[in-house]
Amino acid sequence: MEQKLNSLLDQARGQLDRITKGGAPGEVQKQLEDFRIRYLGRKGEFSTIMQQLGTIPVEERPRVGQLANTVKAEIEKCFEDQKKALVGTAGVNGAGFVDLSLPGRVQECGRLHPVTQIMTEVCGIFEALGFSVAEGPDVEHDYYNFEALNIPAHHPARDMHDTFYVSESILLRTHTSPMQARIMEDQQPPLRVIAPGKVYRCDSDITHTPMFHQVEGFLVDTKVSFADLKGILTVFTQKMFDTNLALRFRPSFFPFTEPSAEVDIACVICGGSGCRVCKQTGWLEILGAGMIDPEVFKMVGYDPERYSGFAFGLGIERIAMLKYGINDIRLYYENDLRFLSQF
Ligand code: 2NM
Repeated sequence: MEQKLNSLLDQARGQLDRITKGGAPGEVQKQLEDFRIRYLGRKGEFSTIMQQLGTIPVEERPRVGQLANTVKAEIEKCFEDQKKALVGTAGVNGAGFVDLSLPGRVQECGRLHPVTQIMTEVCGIFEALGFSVAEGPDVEHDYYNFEALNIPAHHPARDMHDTFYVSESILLRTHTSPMQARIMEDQQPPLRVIAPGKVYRCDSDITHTPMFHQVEGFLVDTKVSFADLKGILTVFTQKMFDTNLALRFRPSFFPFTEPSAEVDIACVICGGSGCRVCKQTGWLEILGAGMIDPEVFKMVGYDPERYSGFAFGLGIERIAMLKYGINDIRLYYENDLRFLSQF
């Protein structure tokens, strides 16, 4: 073992001598670091030899131990000397050598998530149309999520398979309209409000994630008509997509509006001639809307004879998918920078 220690010292000195200046930037530093790891590291050659100390006769151990200490100190000293000779001790604060030839570190700039960008854009369009923005809790009472919106007990939407329940009467909101019920409950018309935020549904495939974002809006006043709804939604889709975009209102059903409609825009990919994205129909569904049901007004204490109003709801991920031609919603939530940094 003594022999091994002595030859380790020779070998280490030899290798240190062979580290010289010149070569690529940082090369000397790399060689010095390789040396340190190889000889002085936790799993280095010196440590490996020291593991054998237990195998030699007890009476020899003090002598060998002392030699080992000397050898280690000597390797460390030679290493430090060579390091000083090669890279100096630049930097008055002892920060060590600064290689001015190294390329600078590029500072990557962060950006907003595409869903946040579209959310901001959608809210901005409605704010410009005079709507105010209201945010409410993600964890809701079933009264505001269902009852107040004319979705009675035993309605299929209340099924455990569609809704995440926290307890029997507390749940994760399945839409942002609970906020609108809350607002109507404690404010009087005229009202123009949008409610943006996260919503939750038990659903997961290429077009559904268990959490997604919605903006729902409503307007209540005397003499509000379906024509007002069409006007607002036409301005919205034209600002969001394209000024000369065709719109189509299809009759539909929602428990909280009557009449109700689903709104389509001419396919932004093919312009209406039919393609894979619009499934050859030439149309893309972008939102749901309708005239607020008198039953909802009764629940919040408005006189349905005096007031009328419209409401609408849209999914942000869906709009972003249509706008950017993305076919799998899950891409938004995989946190893959190769995807996210494109927006
Ligand atoms: C939609 C479609 C139609 C809606 C209704 C209301 C409220 F609270 F005012 F009654 N908020 N949002 C609504 C109406 C939402 O989403 C597809």
